[in-house]
Amino acid sequence: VPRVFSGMQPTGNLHLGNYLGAMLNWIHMQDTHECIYCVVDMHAITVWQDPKELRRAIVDVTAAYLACGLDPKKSIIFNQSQVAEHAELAWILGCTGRIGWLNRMTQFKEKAGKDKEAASVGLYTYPVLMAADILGYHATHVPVGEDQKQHLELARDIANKFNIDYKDAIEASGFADGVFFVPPEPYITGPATRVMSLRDGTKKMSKSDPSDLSRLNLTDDADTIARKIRKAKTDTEPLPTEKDGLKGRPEADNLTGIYAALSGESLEKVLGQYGGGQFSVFKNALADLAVARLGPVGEETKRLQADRGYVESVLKDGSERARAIAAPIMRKAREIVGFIVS
Ligand code: AQP
Repeated sequence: VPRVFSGMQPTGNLHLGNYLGAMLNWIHMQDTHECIYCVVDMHAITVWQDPKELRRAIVDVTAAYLACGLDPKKSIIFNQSQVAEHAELAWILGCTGRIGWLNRMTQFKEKAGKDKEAASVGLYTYPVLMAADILGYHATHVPVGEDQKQHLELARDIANKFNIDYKDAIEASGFADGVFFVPPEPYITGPATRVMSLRDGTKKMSKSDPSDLSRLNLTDDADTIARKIRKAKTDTEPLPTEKDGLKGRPEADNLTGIYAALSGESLEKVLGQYGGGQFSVFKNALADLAVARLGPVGEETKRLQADRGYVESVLKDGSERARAIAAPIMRKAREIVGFIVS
């Protein structure tokens, strides 16, 4: 059975980048795959989080998952720290991965900033925990945004090396083809796999950007959405009529890509309709579209965020179901590396 695993960090409100880059695929895959969707709270603490805020954010992000259309009857929805197997497998995989591999991770370099020595060890080994998240469920597909591609490749490298390092033990454990961890396939697809900041078309839209004008949050009300789109950075040329005309124009590229993703239309069609015209006309249309698409999600998110008991019950139930899958895989992993499993 193709099995999907993916997650988001409870480090703030979900935004349009999370929604278009990952969430839309998560929703669709529920009907064709066995899906496991995690709120990755252990990843969140790679950068210090206020404990009270974190506890609130875990529920808030889960509420957003549900409001977007993740269905606890179809998918397993849970938070990472409730399933200890993630941390345990991360240790074993940390002993499989190589320091040289981690040293190439660009996200660490960006997030750690200038003083890398002062970054947490967890921020550095984050991709190993991410590999454990995925491999610990024998997941085959991982729907993520473009920025996670390198981490996914690392997870594949770790899976392959584990299979080679422990080939004999894996076969002795009953995996005749010598494959215990199937290298997971990244699933990075759609017209907006990398949504950029509304203030700077060369920077990724991100939860941690200090400017709230840089992103559309899923909880923004209609006026805020419209205002942020009106204020979005653009250049002074009219929109091009062809895709080629977007080269070297990151803001135009970003905004038309967002329109295509939200409307479900091709970029060609969007440019056919708005190309040659002024940005202001296009921005009004984009604002209307964004309000129509995101408004109801935001309302439902806020409603569910107020129903914390229900959301916590979804996480509890999901954690039990997740553990039921992860525990036997972890037991095998222990056996394969040579631990005594009693
Ligand atoms: N701008 C984006 N465009 C497309 N996809 C994106 N994703 C994030 N930003 C964009 C995808 O959303 C999923 C969850 O991301 P995450 O919350 O785990 O971590 P992140 O990538 O670190 O998100 P942020 O918003 O950039 O948070 P901060 O500011 O804390 O670093 C992933 O699938 C990601 O690809």
